[in-house]
Amino acid sequence: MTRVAETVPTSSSARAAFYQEIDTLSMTPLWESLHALVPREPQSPCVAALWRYQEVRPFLMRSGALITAAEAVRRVLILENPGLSGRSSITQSLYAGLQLILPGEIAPSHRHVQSALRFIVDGKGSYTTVGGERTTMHPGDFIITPSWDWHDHGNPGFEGVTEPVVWLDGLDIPMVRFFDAGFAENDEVAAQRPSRPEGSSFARFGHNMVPVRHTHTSATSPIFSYPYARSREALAQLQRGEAPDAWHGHKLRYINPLTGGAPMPTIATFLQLIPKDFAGKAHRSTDGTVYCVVEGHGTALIDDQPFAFAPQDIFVVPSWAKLRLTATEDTVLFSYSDRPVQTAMGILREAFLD
Ligand code: GTQ
Repeated sequence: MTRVAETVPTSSSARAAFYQEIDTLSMTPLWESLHALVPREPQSPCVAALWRYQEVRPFLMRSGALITAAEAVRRVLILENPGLSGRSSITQSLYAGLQLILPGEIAPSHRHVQSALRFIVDGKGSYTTVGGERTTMHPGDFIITPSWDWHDHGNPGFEGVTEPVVWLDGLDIPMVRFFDAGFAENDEVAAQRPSRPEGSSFARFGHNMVPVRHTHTSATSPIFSYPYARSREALAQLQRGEAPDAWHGHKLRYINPLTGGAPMPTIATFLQLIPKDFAGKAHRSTDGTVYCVVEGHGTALIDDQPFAFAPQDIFVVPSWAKLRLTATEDTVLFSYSDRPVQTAMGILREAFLD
């Protein structure tokens, strides 16, 4: 006869003593941590949070008086998830920071295997040079620094205007750290000398056309600047012509034009328009997502906790948290997540709720 349930009459102190003994051999019992290691559903230590730009900006400007961009190399205040203290992470897999560059400054050229995106939040007059091509940064532009490409940033001013420029840095730093695969080096020069005219990547790859003899090898989009003016116009036209999706409003994803996939191997990016008075339905997905408000006011209800947002604010939605977006005026949100990695692993899950 087989018995269905068996227990051995062991005292918890006998087990504790056993755990101590096997600890000397660097072993530990799975049964004490099985539920945490293989949870029934995501149990993220990452929490929902919002950074109000109006609150953050004075501190950014104070950092400008404390250290130069040259000395800091990158003068950035990291947006650290309150649930991931000390990890320099906004989600378990992603990094976010606000970078300040003052008129006349240069953030010196370097390169690293971490992929970076810049989303311009405040100010005009800066540029970034990526792999020998310079691009002027305008608020709302989405700019990519591919893995291992040289990049430097500067702020010489634009059409006579000189002002501080702030952008959101999104990097896959925690992923690279997880794999222990990080390399970096400094350039010999502070600022690269451009080897191609500004706009040449966009001319070659930004118009649903590709140079006839181009053979691509990179995992990253050959377009490294996606100007806001064009993406915003696309959303405006969608808004004029069709009803919004009940969950997302009008939402587009940025693509690598050579593959149709995400523009970066590790990070997907999106731009969405939430029309005035839209009350979105709730949805959840396993890719924790960072949002940056470009235009408009509204509320992100994250697991029933309301976060009122204004332009330039940044908020984070943890993996599998329910998100409901509402807007009191036409609102544009940029967002990024680790979706391409989860898609490659075949583990991305989404749920659209009523
Ligand atoms: O601009 O290269 O926020 O290397 C963090 C690491 C920005 C950058 C960050 C970086 C950069």
